[in-house]
Amino acid sequence: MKTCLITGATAGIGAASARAFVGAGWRVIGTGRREERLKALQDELGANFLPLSVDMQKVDQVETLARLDGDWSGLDCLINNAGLAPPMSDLQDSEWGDLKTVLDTNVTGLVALTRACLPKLIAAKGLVVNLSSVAGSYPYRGGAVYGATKAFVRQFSLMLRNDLAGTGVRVTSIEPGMAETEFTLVRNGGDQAASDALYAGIEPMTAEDLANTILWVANQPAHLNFNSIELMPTRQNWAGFATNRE
Ligand code: 8X3
Repeated sequence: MKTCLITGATAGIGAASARAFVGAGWRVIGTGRREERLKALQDELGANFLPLSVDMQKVDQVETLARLDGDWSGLDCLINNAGLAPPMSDLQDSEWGDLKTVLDTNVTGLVALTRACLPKLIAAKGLVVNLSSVAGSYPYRGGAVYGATKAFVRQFSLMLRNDLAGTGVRVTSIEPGMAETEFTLVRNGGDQAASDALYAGIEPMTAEDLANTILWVANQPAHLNFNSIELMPTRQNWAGFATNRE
């Protein structure tokens, strides 16, 4: 039985991926900060789900994830899903604490965990799936730090592939557009009405859409590497260039 480590498994794409992978016969180690949510997922998924309470902003906690031994020592797939966005705000109006949380989680935690897991992933000729975003490729106002972290995740994924050349480890950057998850609620400070309005009439992607995509990547034969997959709801497009007149 193959083992997958999913960060940020308490909600959204992470929780949906845990369900999809356990449903497909994998064992899943799911991490998050909210213990009661992890416990509920364990009650739902049973013995093939191992919940571990970890704060991705704490590198020492993150590195312990790679040191699991005994029954859960093997690792075939790492899904770096944990990530968040600060409130939509121009940088000059942003709070440093909000930005630091995002940098520590989306960049530092992700790199620390990936580095620590590589010996096991190399031994297994495994797979790394990193959750980037269309915001890493297409700029929009109010998301400078968020978009930059996701550009980092994309380029980190591509360049990690080079470091891993010859090991058999595959790396994929997943770059979603609008998906209706708690992501927007976190970004806007918990305003459910604003989140509902953002997605109204758009038919956004769901967490399950992304989980199915990630599972599909994991099910591809070992000689195929999907470098990046960019996906949007059919009703989302790119914005045009902006101007500002005197
Ligand atoms: C966020 C996707 O489209 O809201 O990762 O920028 S989008």
